[in-house]
Amino acid sequence: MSSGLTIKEVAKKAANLLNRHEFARIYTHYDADGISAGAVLAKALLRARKAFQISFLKGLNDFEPEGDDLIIFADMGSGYSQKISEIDSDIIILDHHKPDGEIKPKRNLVHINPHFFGIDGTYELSASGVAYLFAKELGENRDLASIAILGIIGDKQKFSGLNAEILRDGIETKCIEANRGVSLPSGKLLNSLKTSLEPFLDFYKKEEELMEFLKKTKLDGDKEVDELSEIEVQRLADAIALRLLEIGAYEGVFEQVIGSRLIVKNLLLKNPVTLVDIVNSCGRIGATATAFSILLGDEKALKEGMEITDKFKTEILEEVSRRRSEIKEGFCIRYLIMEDAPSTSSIATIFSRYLFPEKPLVVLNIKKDGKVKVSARTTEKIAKRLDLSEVMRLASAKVGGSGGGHRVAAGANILRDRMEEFLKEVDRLCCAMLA
Ligand SMILES: [Mn+2]
Repeated sequence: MSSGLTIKEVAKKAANLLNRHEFARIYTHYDADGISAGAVLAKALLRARKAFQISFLKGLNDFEPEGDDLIIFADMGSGYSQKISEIDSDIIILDHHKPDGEIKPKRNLVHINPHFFGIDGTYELSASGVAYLFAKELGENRDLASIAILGIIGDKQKFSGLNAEILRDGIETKCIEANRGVSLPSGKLLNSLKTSLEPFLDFYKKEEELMEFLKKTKLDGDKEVDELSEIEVQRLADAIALRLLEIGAYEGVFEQVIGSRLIVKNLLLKNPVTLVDIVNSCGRIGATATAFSILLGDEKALKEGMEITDKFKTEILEEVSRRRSEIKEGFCIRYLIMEDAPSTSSIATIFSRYLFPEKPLVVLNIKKDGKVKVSARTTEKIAKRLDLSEVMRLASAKVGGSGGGHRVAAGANILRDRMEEFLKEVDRLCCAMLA
């Protein structure tokens, strides 16, 4: 597929393909990475004077093409080779999910995915980053680095490899600042510590522990996180590191949380962690247009987005505190079965990174229509020996469903009456890979 070209050369080819069209139909994923990718594309296409229409999808299972001449898929597409092969349009795919086979395009296809270039698509390039590389070939769009990093943060990637280059672009163009500090959402310290999902500090409904924490660190809970002095930030960082140790968080969380604090200068809010929170919360509840508008600079949408976020985070925290005792042990996995929960993926992420990191975690959410949405999560450490995208793909295929994703974070859609069989197969596959 890569035909010896570099990822930048292929991005150039994608830009050339776009330039042969006046209109692009964009489909992207409804999570923070997908929405950020969509915002990068929207800005770049506007500047290139191309018309576009954008839709946010959960996946391509029910996708029906609408006869557009050019379709751009972002944060999806690579895992649907058959479906894509059937589309009679020019196609640009900007994805980082594991490709599931060869696409045999009917017309022109430019497929950009880090996997084709020996680049780590799990940690070193997300869809927003691929969209950014494409945007850079369309024109002077380096200021979009600040939006691109939201996808990197949202997908819990690292600032190494190409991600580090994107960050550098942002710093050079002065739209991003990297300071020493700790990564926490904005707001009053007390509230931020209590309600943060990333990092999750397990203070929700634990007022006494939280008070004790503030007392020990000699910090005023009413102070704004963004206004702490350098010395206070240092004390806070040390205390948060200790807290993470105490609750048994996965060790890889530390480097993501402690040490640096990014600031974005050309978006509605300065704290990218808060922006990711808002975009993610809006996406999860289906308010994708709100999330997208916020990234394009709509103040009114921001107000709405903040309200959605408060409500969403509280729901997730409630769910986490209620469900932690319901987690079941398999041989090589842990799993949780929920019914009609607000967001499988956010809950799975918290459990697998902060509270139960020693085994892969599978969360099943039974929807009212009898379909089951599965989120599987594990740590980078375990994912060195096990590939959850393969586990989800194989186990779901066995029960007539579909699945895939990344080594550390994957998902599947199956039917309720085959759930037991599916879980058994997931456990078996995980044991086999870990053996
Ligand atoms: Mn992504």
